[in-house]
Amino acid sequence: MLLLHLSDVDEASWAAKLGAELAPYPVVRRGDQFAPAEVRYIFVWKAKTDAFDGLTGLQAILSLGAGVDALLKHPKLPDAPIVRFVDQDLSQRMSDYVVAHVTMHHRLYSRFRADQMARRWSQLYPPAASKTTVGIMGMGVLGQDAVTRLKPLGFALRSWSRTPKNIDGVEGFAGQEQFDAFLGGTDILVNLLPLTPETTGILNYETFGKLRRDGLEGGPVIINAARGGHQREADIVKALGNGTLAAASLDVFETEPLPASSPLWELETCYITPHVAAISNESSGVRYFSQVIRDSEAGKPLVNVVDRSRGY
Ligand code: NDP
Ligand code: OXD
Repeated sequence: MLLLHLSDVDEASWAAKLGAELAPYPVVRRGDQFAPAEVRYIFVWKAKTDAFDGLTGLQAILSLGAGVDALLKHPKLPDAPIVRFVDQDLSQRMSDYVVAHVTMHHRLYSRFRADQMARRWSQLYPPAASKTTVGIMGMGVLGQDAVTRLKPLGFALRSWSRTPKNIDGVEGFAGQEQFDAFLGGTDILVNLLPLTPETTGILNYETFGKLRRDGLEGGPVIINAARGGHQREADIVKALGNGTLAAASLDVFETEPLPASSPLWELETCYITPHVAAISNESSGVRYFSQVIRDSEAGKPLVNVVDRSRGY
């Protein structure tokens, strides 16, 4: 039996589609009558405290999100394998966001927007893409998709990951010991890391101060599409205020929804979107998780299983 436990998304719609796809395999929701011990799979997003109560026969926990940081902090998380969402549609949407914001900052959008507001005609030619280095933190599923889409645009690319990567056309840096060297040549810093104890708060004032200053007019830029826990918002406000950063594109926040009192709202060089960089698409999600369940029931190994010791 599959149990759905999805908050802040249309659980009824997911249940109807999963039910149709998996029939006659039983699919239930929280309000339905069912024996918890018969649940073999739970499909979760923003799991409540009682989400796993009585689920003694769990084979796997299926995460609607690609990021599992919140799930891993669940106080009663059972010891079953966690399968996270990995999907071409999700990757494409994230890359859409990354490409849009990288190209916007490369073309000095903030500068020309301010000029327009001031009715000021002031010519300044943005550098060629090849002279602008985009540094991507996190070279997993999403980071790798982003570089395949940025590469044809001609940017110089570099990546930072936990373990070394050898990707054609991307200068790879790995581990804490190469972090400063990675930052030192980066004009546009894109964050696609998972949120773990090691990466919490990584977008801080010290990090910003290490980015390359003589690449983009006005200074370096950050783009965070991963988790709000990666960023220190007070540091971003300070860095945007004193020119350490020229601009910031933020899709995620320390507290979501971003409180109306946040000073970020008022900063013209801060580009805010409400955690919409990439949504888990229903039709591809239904296909993906149905296949996971069918394969598992047929005795095949689970895919995209979270490594709990790494935290992602
Ligand atoms: P993956 O697990 O595929 O990739 C994670 C990458 O981060 C890997 O390259 C890994 O290194 C690297 N990494 C992990 N820890 C460290 C560390 N301490 N130092 C350096 N590098 C590290 O994740 P995805 O690409 O699928 O997703 C990334 C994140 O994007 C998710 O965790 C989620 O939080 C966020 N996300 C946000 C969305 C949004 O709408 N805003 C939507 C979807 C996801 P290595 O390769 O060596 O293991
Ligand atoms: C995710 C997200 O992790 O939407 O998938 O943030």
